[in-house]
Amino acid sequence: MKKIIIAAFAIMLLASTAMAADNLDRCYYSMDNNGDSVLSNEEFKVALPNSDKAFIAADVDKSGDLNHDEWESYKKTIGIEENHG
Ligand SMILES: [Ca+2]
Ligand SMILES: [Ca+2]
Repeated sequence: MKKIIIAAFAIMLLASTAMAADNLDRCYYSMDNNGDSVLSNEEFKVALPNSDKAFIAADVDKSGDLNHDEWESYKKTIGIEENHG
């Protein structure tokens, strides 16, 4: 049983590296795991592991985390409409 789980995990890892592009159409609050209304780099990586560049680009004040405005305006600049689904 353990082997099956490990195999499934390996496949998931392979699949996630194959899909290099994350879906950036994410609601800010769905990524804010601890609910403090600040999106830390760690929280961002959990939600969008392949989007380091997006995080850096969105963090316009270089504070090392994203506030709601930063994320929403970044999505606007790359042409993503707000989706709170
Ligand atoms: Ca947070
Ligand atoms: Ca910031």
